[in-house]
Amino acid sequence: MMVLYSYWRSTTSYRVRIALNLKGLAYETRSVDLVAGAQHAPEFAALNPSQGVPALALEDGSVLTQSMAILDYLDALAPEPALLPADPLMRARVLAAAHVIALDIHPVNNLKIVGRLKGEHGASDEDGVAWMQHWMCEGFRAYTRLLPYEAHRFSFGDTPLLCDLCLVAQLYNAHRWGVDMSEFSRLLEIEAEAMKLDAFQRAKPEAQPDASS
Ligand SMILES: N[C@@H](CCC(=O)N[C@@H](CS)C(=O)NCC(=O)O)C(=O)O
Repeated sequence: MMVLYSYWRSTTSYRVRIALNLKGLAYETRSVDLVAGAQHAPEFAALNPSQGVPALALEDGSVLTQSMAILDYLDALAPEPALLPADPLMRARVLAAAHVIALDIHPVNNLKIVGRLKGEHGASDEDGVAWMQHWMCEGFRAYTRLLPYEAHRFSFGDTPLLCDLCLVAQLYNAHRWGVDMSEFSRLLEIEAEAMKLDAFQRAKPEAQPDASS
């Protein structure tokens, strides 16, 4: 069985958990406690040189890292339901929306970045939260503008795609850090649709074996 190295509150792990569930792929979760610094332990750093979650160990012992590469692998391994549309233009649009979250929001708000702002650059806890809220709002505005004019159940249609996985995980983080979501009602509607699905319910942070650790 595949082993997912994950942390319950990690949004990058959350994306991958949703995909594994949507595709009906069995996996076992191994917790990497980011708050305790377990990502820096030599055994884990040997698996993922970037010292972050997720990492996915395959049955043959290969280890995959980088959530977007893992999602791409899973989509190739188990093509249904597809995470990207076949049409090249739509595929580029869905990828662009996913990248707003995965490449614009997540990296600047990562634990190690905010930790360094506080530890090395004198930022207070409040500064750290304001920083994260700022980049989430910027990204959510951009994401919203990329959506098609007519509303669907999910961002680009009636099934969840790669960008929806990234969005729902990021929205968990937005709620956690108290982002004012009043201007993002469309995103909240997408989140509510997603949460009707068992694949999302089983992937949510609170449902993980290491929740609250
Ligand atoms: N680009 C990587 C980022 C992985 C990553 O850094 N994940 C976060 C959790 S969401 C983490 O493990 N952070 C640890 C840290 O900042 O020390 C991916 O998408 O997999």
